[in-house]
Amino acid sequence: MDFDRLTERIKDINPAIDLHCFKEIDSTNTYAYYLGQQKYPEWNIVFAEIQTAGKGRLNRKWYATRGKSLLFSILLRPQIPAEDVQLLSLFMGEITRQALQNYLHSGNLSGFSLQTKWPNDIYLNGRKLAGILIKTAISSKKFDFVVAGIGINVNQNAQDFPEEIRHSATSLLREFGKDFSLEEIFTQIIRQLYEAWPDFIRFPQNILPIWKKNTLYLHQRIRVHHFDSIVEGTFVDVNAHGHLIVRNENGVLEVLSGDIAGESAC
Ligand code: BT5
Repeated sequence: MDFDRLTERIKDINPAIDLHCFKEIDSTNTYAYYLGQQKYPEWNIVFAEIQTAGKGRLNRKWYATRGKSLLFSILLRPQIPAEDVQLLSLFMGEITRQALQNYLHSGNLSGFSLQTKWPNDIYLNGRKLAGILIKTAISSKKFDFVVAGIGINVNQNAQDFPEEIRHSATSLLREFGKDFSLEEIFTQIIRQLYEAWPDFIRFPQNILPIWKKNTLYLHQRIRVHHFDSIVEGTFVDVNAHGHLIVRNENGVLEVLSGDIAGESAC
């Protein structure tokens, strides 16, 4: 990866965006969090070719392959209530989904299904293509800063994935049978996130109707892995904070975080 060229392309979007590039790092999220603590302004972005300790939620791992995965974290300082953190997750997922879709359409690719999955995944043709990890620093119910880490499988083939995720994960290469440019995809995503950001900060709830158009399992029976228990029911909606609303025989439940799966997949 030519880091100078990548930086130039990102500066073309807006000179205020600062890019920190690494050939190898433990986790881009950890470094971006450190930048947040050091009072760096928002839109400092950490980009890495590979991570030695890539993280998912709840201490899970994020697997990647050098030169074949996109791995980056964005430092943000949103002036929205901290209770709307889930809206930020939905915003990141939906705008990244749109950017990927635009990129694929511009390459004349069609006939695929690219969807978000509450709260923070992107699925391509039914398998996980990308994951988003949001880490916050909050004081007095406001965000001091937020780190949004995004991992996308681009050019991995089946053998590049560890056995445990070989069937549940996919990459652009696996679905379309060709290589894609990490640089182009990254630039497109940052451009769309940067351009959509001011509106999101002004009216965070406006992301909800847009997000609902392309999300998996809405109005379907699901199981939610919610901490140590499993809740079953129909995914009827998300509320104004982006929390999941599930209806079942016992009533209506509000789920703040967790993992969802279609009933047959559990
Ligand atoms: C996520 O967590 O999906 C968030 C992943 C965020 C990764 C980015 S990369 C840049 C930044 N720096 C970091 O250290 N992290 C962020 P979660 O929903 O908990 O999903 C994790 C689970 O997804 C794992 O337990 C595996 O089952 C599966 N998984 C791991 N790597 C995968 C991959 N490359 N593709 C698809 N699934 C994967």
